[in-house]
Amino acid sequence: MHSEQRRSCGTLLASLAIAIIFVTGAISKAEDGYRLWLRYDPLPKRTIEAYRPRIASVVVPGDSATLEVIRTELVNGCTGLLGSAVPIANEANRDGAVIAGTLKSSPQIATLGWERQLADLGPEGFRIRSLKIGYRSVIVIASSGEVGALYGAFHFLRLLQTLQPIDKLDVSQKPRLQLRLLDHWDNLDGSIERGYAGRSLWDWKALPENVDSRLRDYARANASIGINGSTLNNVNANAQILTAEYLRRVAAIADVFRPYGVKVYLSARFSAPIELGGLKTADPLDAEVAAWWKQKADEIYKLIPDFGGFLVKANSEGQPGPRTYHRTHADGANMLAAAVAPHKGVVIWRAFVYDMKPGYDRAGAAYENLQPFDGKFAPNVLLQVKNGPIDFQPREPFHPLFGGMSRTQVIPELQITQEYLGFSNHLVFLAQMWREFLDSDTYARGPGSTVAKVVDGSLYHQRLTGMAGVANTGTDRNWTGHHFLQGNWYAFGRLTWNPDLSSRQIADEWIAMTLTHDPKATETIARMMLESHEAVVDYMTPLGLHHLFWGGHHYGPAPWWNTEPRDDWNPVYYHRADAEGIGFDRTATGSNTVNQYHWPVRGQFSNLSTCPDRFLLWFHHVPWDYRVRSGRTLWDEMTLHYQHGVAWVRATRKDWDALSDEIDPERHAAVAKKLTIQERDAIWWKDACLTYFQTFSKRSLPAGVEKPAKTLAEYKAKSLQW
Ligand code: GCW
Repeated sequence: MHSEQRRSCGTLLASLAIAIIFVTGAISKAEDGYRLWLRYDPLPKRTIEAYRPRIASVVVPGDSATLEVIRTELVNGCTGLLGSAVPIANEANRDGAVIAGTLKSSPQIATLGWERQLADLGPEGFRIRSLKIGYRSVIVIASSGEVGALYGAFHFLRLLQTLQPIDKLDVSQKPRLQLRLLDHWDNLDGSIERGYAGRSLWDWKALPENVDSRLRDYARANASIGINGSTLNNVNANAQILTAEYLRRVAAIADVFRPYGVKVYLSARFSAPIELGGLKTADPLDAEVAAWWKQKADEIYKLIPDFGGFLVKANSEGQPGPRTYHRTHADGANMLAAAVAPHKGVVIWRAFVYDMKPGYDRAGAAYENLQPFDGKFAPNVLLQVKNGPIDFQPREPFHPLFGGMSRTQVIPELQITQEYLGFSNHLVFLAQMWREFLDSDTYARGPGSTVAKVVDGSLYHQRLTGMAGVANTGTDRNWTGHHFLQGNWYAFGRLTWNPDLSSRQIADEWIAMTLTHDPKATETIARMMLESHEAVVDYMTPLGLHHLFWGGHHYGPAPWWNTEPRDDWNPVYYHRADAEGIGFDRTATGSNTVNQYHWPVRGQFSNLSTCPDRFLLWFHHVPWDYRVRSGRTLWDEMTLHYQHGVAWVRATRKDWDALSDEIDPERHAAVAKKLTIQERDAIWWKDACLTYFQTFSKRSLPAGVEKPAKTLAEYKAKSLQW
């Protein structure tokens, strides 16, 4: 086919796509949340009038899969948002052309003299400018790479969706982090560990022949927020994923993701050479083991040339690892790294390691295990560290490995799925929690050494940077089980792109793209979102309390729980309530793991009078009558936090109810229903925790704190009903 013919064929396909949107749009207006933040419904009239002269046609020459995606996205997006057809054109021969592509794909972009600027922005960065080509006013979206142009197209559409002026566009952006990853804890049987939105999106039985069209939508949503990698399987890995049979299926998924710039990664089970290769050992220093992994890597890259690499959970919670063979974490990681290095792959080694030793403090374990290997990892190894030192609690101080390993490529692992935050039942906007984490000052190189700077490479200048989030997606029609929790997927992606974005900006973008343009409604919803994290901490684990959850499901409260086989799986290990007081002493009089932080953080946390209220019981065992900052006793303060959490959910329900005219009935009702559950649970948390802690404090509830409806025995029985 001539390129001219191909282009008109592309034009035909695009017109067909437009027709399909209009037809399906007319038939079903189901507001089931499937479209996420990429809704493309007509914007307010005045905005459309302002945009229309500037967006008259879409010019995306070239015929690669990614260029095709850009073309379709811009045509569908502009057409939908402007409420009338914006056609594909072969060239910018009129005002209002939106030209997108690369120096190679677009002859018009090639003439602009942008080589240097685009080279500086890299293949994932982009430039968007309003300018004149000849007599024509056009908008150019350009990159040195096709995926960068796709990111630019999504950015442009976001500007429209959020009603930004587009008359004098001049935007240059590139992602601040390189590896922007979703980790899926999906099992091969379709279940998802800690997943609360249905089953796995990967239908292994149907693959590779049948690829669910939903996978395209998943990749597209990721691309729209800059996510460029997905680890498909659970870190508690099944070695079967590495068999030839499964790798063919993985390759089929990779093929769907590729045009969207999303690479596939796999969790590797360390003992796979034994399970799949029939070897007697998985010792990383054994030559046969290393050769087995090398061959496996070669096999994978033959099928998937752009395979990202391996994610490994080793010697943690029963998983095999190098320590099984008396080797170190560095030995294990570097052996795997050597296998993927010839293919430019990486190994992402998890730091979530905590062997139980008598009298030890779990919060110090990962640092003790991994910090000694600083500078010992191969150049293509990244160390993936959870944001806090325990395990995705509603609130934790930052993990001391951030700022604790200057010669290691440390990347954060955040949890988007809400294992400890009410599953997909509770509205919690996690950007707020992640902001707190990223803004924490480690003082590793003096004041201003924030976690964000450790992560984006500006502090230690590591070669590779990144951030991973444990996904909250599943087969539920709305992807995340709760409409608002789509906002956490969105927020995670946006923060991987720019870890300095404010949570308010992210909330505003998401609300405008997903729910409403009404300024009053936006104010209410943004407030709900921004306050939500603090409120959940209040009704679950205020003042630095942590891990009060029942040992298995981690949903409701069970602060009394003490029968798990390991001490550090029991809530009583963490809160240590007794007649004197409550909290875990991590100072010099206790475990002293506060020492893992740099000065002056260490000093601030160690001293009861300077320790922030929010971490009080994380670092200190505090007497019930101790006067906290407010002047109240610890007991009174704690009870009031619980009450505040409950009050917040009640008020939020009212606020949401009042928005019934602004939000479509389907999503409004679904969220209202979830808020009812959240209120029930908040009360349950408050009552169960206070009733139990009262058996130690022996103090009554202060004025303003509602009396629990049930007895402690009843709350205990309830946690068993799950
Ligand atoms: O918090 C724990 C979870 C496990 C998880 C583990 C981990 C994948 O309860 O379900 O296992 O963390 O992060 O490895």
